[in-house]
Amino acid sequence: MSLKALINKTFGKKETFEMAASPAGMYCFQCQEAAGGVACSKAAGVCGKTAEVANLQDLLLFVTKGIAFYNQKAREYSINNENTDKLIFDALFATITNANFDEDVFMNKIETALEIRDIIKKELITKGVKFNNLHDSAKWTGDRSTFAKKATEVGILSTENEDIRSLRELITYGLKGMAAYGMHALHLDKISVDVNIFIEEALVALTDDTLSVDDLVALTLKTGDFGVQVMALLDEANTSRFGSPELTEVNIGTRNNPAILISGHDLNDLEMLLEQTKESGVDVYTHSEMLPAHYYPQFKKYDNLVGNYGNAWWKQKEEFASFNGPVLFTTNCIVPPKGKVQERIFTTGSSGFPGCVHIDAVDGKKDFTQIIELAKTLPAPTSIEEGKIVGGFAHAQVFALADKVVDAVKTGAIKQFFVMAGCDGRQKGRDYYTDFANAIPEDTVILTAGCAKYRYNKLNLGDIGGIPRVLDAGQCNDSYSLAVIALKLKEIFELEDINELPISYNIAWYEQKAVIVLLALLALGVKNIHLGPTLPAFLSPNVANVLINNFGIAGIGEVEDDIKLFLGN
Ligand code: FSO
Ligand code: SF4
Repeated sequence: MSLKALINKTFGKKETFEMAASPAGMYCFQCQEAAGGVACSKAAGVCGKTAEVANLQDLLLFVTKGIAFYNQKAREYSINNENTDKLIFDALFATITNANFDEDVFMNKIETALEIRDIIKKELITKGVKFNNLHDSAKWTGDRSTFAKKATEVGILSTENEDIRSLRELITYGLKGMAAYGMHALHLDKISVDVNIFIEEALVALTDDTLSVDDLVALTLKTGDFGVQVMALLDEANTSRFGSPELTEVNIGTRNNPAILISGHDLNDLEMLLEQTKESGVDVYTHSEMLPAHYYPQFKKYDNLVGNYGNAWWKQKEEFASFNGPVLFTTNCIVPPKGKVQERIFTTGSSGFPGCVHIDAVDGKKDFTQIIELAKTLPAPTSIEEGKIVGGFAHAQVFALADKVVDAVKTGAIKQFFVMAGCDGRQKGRDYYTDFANAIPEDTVILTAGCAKYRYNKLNLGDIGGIPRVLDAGQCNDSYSLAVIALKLKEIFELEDINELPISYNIAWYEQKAVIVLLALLALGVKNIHLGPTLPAFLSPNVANVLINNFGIAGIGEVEDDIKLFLGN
């Protein structure tokens, strides 16, 4: 399918990009599942988020912009409220798709945010700072009884111009992804003040009605620059604490002990859980995006970290049923659980679901006793598959194999690499990625990261001279490793431009962490990225055109056609 046809297909079917939320509804178009390719605008989203929660998320982001405004000023006066950065990260992170579905939690977060905002403001006023022409987010005050009403006034549609709205949301989603990665780094005691300052600056800019489309395009690119920084920070946090990922075979079978399944991305939570379970007779299995934990040397010392159970996030309903034991969510993606299984689901950090027990940190430590004791009363997991999968090809491991890889490229044994990082999802069209992996020529290699890998990491695609044809770097944030590898190859082959490498980018997206990964790749100069299975609903036709004209962003079509296109045939 030609690009033009694809844009028409994506945008043509929309009655209008200006479609309004239903009066009792919501308006959310932040993820790939936005209803009808436009927006979720009824009583609940496709993901299961209720309109009440969606609107409270909008209000939380609105109040967070007010905090960012005062915190910027506070920095000038060296007023340091160390909880503020964390609060901003958490507000952005908790509003990511499938992270937190709990109305009460959002009520509490808004109340706390308003309190903190007003504390900083008061302190600044005592220093003699005067505030004129404040944006509503910096001065609005309400209580629980007024939250719902205010929430409906501050959402996405409160920006009238569709291009400004589109860019504001694109930046917001990039910031959400940055905050998620920044939060994981923070849990491992790594902080970048520059990143925190940028997030504040960008949040404040999102309230500035004088900014033009060009200004916001520039801010979008700057968001990508800081996306690279935050991913580098998280890489440093993970590798300095847990060692560098290395080639690892991960067991996908089960053994006969009671067990806990841990999902999400937070390796600090995993470490705490393993420390608390190591002598308890309770096994631990990873699910979905937690799989890459097995690649880190530090986690190999735990005999009770048995393997990975199941697949990507969206298969959790069946897989949690057969797992039998408790499940701990450290982050998204949660599929709203129904019935008795809820009693086995626990959340922590920014994730949450009403009716599921949430475990908070006290002085940085989390007590998982309740989960461990529950596990002991439940049957061992039911086996759903046997065997092993291979991964651990983050930058250090690939650099260790560099001679082999470079030789394979020079001799023509490897003709092309396909970066297929990103997310998996339940949409039927995502079979495309399995078909694509099966159909690409045998002298090509897939570089992957994120839960997108589950579409092809159990296929038997073989190897090229000992180099597996699917090289998994890790979680979605480890897309950073893929960029580092590309930059290293550029240096080895003495190329001027990263786009001269035999690497094609066929990225699958679902939620907002994929947005920051995309913006980071653009910031690194990567061009002609294909994004699927559908282009984001939040891109207005004009903004989509900017991405297409300046960066060659494209969608996906039929597998055979796309392979021909990628291979230049
Ligand atoms: Fe997947 Fe979900 Fe990691 Fe996302 S589990 S979809 S991009 O949260 O963050 O890749
Ligand atoms: Fe719809 Fe996605 Fe928003 Fe959920 S997060 S309400 S599925 S657009």
